[in-house]
Amino acid sequence: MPNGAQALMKTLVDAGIEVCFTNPGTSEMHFVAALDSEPKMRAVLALFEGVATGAADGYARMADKPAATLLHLGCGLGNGLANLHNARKGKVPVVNIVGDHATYHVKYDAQLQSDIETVARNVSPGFVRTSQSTEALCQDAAEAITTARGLPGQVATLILPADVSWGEGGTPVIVPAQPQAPVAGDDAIQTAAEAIRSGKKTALLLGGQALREPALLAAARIAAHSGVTLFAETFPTRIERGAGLPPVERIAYLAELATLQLSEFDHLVLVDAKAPVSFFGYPGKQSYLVPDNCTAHTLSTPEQDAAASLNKLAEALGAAGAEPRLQAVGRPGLPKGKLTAEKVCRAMGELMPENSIIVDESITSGLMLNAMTAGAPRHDMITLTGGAIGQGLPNAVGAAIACPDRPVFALIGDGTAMYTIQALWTMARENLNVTTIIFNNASYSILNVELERVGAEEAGAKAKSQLDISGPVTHYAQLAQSMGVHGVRVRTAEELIKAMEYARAHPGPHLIEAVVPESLNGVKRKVLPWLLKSLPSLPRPLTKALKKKIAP
Ligand SMILES: Cc1ncc(C[n+]2csc(CCOP(=O)(O)OP(=O)(O)O)c2C)c(N)n1
Ligand SMILES: [Mg+2]
Repeated sequence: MPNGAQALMKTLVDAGIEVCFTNPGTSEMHFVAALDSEPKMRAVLALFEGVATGAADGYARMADKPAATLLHLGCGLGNGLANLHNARKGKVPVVNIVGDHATYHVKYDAQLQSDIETVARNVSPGFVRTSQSTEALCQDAAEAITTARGLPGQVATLILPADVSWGEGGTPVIVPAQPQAPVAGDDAIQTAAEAIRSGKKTALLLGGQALREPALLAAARIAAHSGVTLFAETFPTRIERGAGLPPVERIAYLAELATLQLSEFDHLVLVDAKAPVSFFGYPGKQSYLVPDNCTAHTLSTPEQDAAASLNKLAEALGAAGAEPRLQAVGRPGLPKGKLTAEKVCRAMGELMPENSIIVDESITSGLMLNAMTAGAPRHDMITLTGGAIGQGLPNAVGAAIACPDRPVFALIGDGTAMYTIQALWTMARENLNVTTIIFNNASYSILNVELERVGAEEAGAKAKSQLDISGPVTHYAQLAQSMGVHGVRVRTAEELIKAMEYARAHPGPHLIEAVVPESLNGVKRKVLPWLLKSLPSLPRPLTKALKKKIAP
C-alpha cells in the first residue's frame, strides 16, 4: 500500500504531470522520497521558489500542460508568488504542491506555521485546498489538476500536511480527460459578423489561445476576406510568429500609443482577450483605452475555444476559403560597431534559428525586438504577462525542459535579471539549451521614463538614486560563470555575433552580457513624455510615423 506521497506522485504522473520544480524543506520530505518511486516524474531543483514557479509557468506555456511545483509552507509559496501571478495573468496551468506541518502540529504555532491558504488565494482563486487525510489526498489532487488544466488554465494550490503525506493508505486517482471547450455561441458570432460587415472600421484583438497558429490562420482569413485589422494583446502568454505565419500588430505598452492604434476603429472584437487598459493609471490620463466611439464585442471568452470560434466566424462571413496573408522571410542584416540594444535585437533577427523560443523580458532594451524578428524563421515568443519582473530566466528554464530540441533565447534586462538570477544554476545543472542575453545598461531605465511620465517633477537625488543600479555595476558574465554557465561580456556587435555563434555551436547554457547604453536616455527620455502628450493634437500620418519610430 503506498503512502500518501507515493499515491500522489502516481496520480500526477498518470495525469501527464511529469515534471516537478522543487525547493523542498522538512515538511516535504516524504514527497521528496516518493520521487524515486515514480520513474516518469522528472524533478528539477531550483535554488529560489521564484525560479521554481516561473519555470513551471514557462514549461506549461510550451508543453501545453501543467508541471507541478513543490514549495515549503507559506514562506516558500510567498517567495514564488510573483511568478505565479504572471502565470495567473497569462491563464497558464500550474499545480502547486505546498508542504505544511503535520495536522496535529499546527496548534503549537511553530516557527514556520503561517496561513498558507491566504497566501495561495491571491494567485489560485479557483482552487486552494488543504488536504485533510491520506484517503482524500489523491481526489483533492485530481480536482486541483482538473482546475489547473481547464480553459482558461489556472494556478491550483494543493496544501499537503506532512502526516497526510506520510500516512499509509493512499489510493491513486485517474483524472478524467478535459472536456472539449465550447465554441462561441451563435449570438456572439452574429454580432461580430454584423460589425465586420457594417463597413465600419473593425479590428480583432487576439489574446491567449488566439495567438497560436490555428487561431491566427483563421483570423488572417477573416482579415484577408473582410479587411479587418489584427491586433495582439500587449503581453502575450505565447505568440507564434515569424515567416510563414500571419503577422499581428501588438497593442503598445505606452497607453498613449495604444490609444493611437485604436483611435480609428468603430468596432473592436475581442478573442480570448480583455479590452485594453493602461498598465498604470497616470494623472489626467485614461485607464480604459477603447475609444469612446468604438464598441467592444466579445467573440469568445477565455473559457471558449478561440480557434474554433474564429473558424466559425470565418464560415459565417464566407471567409473560410480566403488566402491568409503570411509574413514573408526577411532578416534585418548583421549589426556592426559599438553595441546598442537595438543592435542586439538586430543580431537576434539575423541569427536566430528556426523554431527558436524567445523569452522576452528585455524591458526598454527590447523596443526594436518585434520589428527586428518579424521576418525571422518561425518561432514562439513568451512575454511578461503579469508585469512582475523576474519571470524571464525561470521561464526559459521551463521552456527548455518542455522543448529540449528547440533553442531558447532569454532576453533579459539587467535589473530584472537580479530577481531570479539563481535560474542560471538550474540551467547549468540540467544542461539546458538556453542562451541568455543580459542587457547591461546599468539602470532601471524604464523607471526613469516612468518618473517623467507620472509628472513627479520634484524628484531629487535621493529619488533618482532609487532607480540607478550603476554603482556597483554587476558583472553578469562572472555571475554566470560562478553558477556553472559559460558567460562572456561583449561591447561590440562583432563580439556579440561571435558569442552567439559560439553558443550555437556548443549546446548547453550560455550567458552573453551585452554592455549597452539605455535605449531611452538623455534627450529622448526628456522629449518622450512631451511627445506622448502632444500626439492627439498632431496630424495622423505624423503620429503613425512617430509610433513606428518609438515602438515599431
Ligand atoms: C516584482 C516587481 N518588482 C518591481 C517592479 C518594478 N519594475 C518594473 S521595471 C523595473 C526595472 C527594470 O530594469 P531593467 O530590467 O534593467 O530594464 P530597463 O528598464 O533598464 O530596460 C522595476 C524595478 C516590477 N514590475 N515587478
Ligand atoms: Mg536596465
